Amino acid sequence: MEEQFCIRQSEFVTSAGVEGRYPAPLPCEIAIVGKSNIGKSSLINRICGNQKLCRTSATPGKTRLVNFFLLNRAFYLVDLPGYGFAKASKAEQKSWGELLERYLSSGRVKHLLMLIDIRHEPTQDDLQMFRYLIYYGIPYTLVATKSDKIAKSKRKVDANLRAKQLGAPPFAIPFSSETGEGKTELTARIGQIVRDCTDIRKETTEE
Ligand SMILES: Nc1nc2c(ncn2[C@@H]2O[C@H](COP(=O)(O)OP(=O)(O)O)[C@@H](O)[C@H]2O)c(=O)[nH]1
Ligand SMILES: [Mg+2]
Repeated sequence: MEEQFCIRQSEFVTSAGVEGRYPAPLPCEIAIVGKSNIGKSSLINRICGNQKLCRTSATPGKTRLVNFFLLNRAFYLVDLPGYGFAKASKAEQKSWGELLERYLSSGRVKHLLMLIDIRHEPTQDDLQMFRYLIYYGIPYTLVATKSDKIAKSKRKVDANLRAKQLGAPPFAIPFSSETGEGKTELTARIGQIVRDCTDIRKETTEE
């Protein structure tokens, strides 16, 4: 039987702004997108088992950088700046767009984890983000966050409903950084992505 994938080790590598340098690429890089305050940083901390790895915030729109974390000394997990913070100025929104576009068009990212709120219908910004990742042709997994905020019996159904409302096939992983619900499923998914990246590399380097 195949050994179960787990995240044993995690460290912060660097942050990059609009003109900042990205670290030397690895075969696998997974990035997290979602609106501001959706739980990106909390999710990273939860799946890495380190509450202090990534700064979380009760005030939306604080992360304005692309943050790189190295996991298992093997692949990057990238925390992208959140979108849709209502109070952001036009200039801030423009700089966010540039930051994201530069990152997504760099060709580094192999897979996106897109976070959506399990409680609410996707926002216009969510829909736009989803169109954007389809446009870029980036493989993705949808994660429905804050599942602890709704009744247990509704979680699976509502997570899938949010995916459907986004225009995606009706599947999202219900996840809670508070309780750890969905951690096993999401970690297994990440393991699969990491393996796929490495396998593809093997295939292309073999004669
Ligand atoms: N109840 C609950 N609160 C959460 C969850 N994930 C994040 N939060 C809270 O939502 C706020 C924003 O979280 P953060 O991880 O900083 O969001 P980010 O802006 O997407 O990085 C913080 O106050 C978190 O404590 C969750 O799964 N359940
Ligand atoms: Mg954050």
